[in-house]
Amino acid sequence: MTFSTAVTRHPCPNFAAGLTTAELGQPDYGLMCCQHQEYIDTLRQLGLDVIVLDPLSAFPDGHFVEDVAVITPELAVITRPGAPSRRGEIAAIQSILSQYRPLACIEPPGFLEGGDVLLVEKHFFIGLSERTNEAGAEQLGRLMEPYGYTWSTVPVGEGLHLKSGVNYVGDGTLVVTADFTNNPQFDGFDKIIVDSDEVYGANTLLVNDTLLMPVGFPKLRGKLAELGRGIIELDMSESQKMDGGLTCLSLRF
Ligand code: CIR
Repeated sequence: MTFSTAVTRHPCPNFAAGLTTAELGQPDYGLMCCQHQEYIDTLRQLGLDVIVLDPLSAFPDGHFVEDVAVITPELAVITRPGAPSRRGEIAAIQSILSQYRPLACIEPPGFLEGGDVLLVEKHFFIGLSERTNEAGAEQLGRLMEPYGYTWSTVPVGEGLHLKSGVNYVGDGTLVVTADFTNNPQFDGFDKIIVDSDEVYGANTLLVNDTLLMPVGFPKLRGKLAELGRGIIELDMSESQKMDGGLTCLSLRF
C-alpha cells in the first residue's frame, strides 16, 4: 500500500505515566519530543502529509495512535483497546479520521488494538494478545470481508502486540522474531529472522519504498540492507521505555 497521509499525536508531558513493562528506566520528555519530531520529519521527507494532533494529558499513552484505529482505503475501524486505561483515546481520534474514511467501531465484548493488526496485501493477520481478543478479531475480520479482505488470528504469546514480533517489509518478506519463525501461518513468506538480542528491531516499518527501523540493531540492519531498499534508522529509546515502537507512533493511509 502506498501511503500519502499519517496521523500522529504529540506526546503529553506526563507520558511516563503510561503503561510499560520495559524496566529500561524513566523516560525523558524533552528527548521523547525530539525523537517524535524526528519521526514526523522523516515521514514528511518521504512525502507524507503528517497531521499532528494535540497531546492528551488524560491519556499518557495517547501518542501511540496506531492502537486506536485500523485504516484501509475503504474504512477506518475505531478499535476498543484491551487496556482499559486507553479506551478513552478512541473518542479523540474519531473526528480526524471521519474526514478521510467512513467509520466503523469494535464493540464490546470485543477488544482490539492496532498493534495486533498486520495487513499484508489483502490479508489481515490479527494477533490474539492481552490487548486483542477473539471477539475483537472476528469483528474486524467481518467488517473487512465485504471489501475482499481475508483474515486469520495468530496467538501472540509473550510480546505486547503481534507487530512487536512480526512485520511486513515488502516483496513477500516478513521480519520475524523466533516466536513466529515456525508459525505455519507465515509459510510462503521469505523471512528475515531477528536475533534474540535484537528483538526490538522487529518493529520495522515499510513506508512506501523505504524501511524505517530503530537504531542500534546492526545485524538486522545488515539483513534488511539485502532487500535493496532505502533504510532510515531512528532513535526510539524513549518510546522503547514505554513499550512503544516505530509502527505505533502513527496511523498511515
Ligand atoms: C501500551 O502499553 O499500551 C503503550 N505503553 C505502548 C503501546 C505500543 N503500541 C504499539 O506498539 N502498537
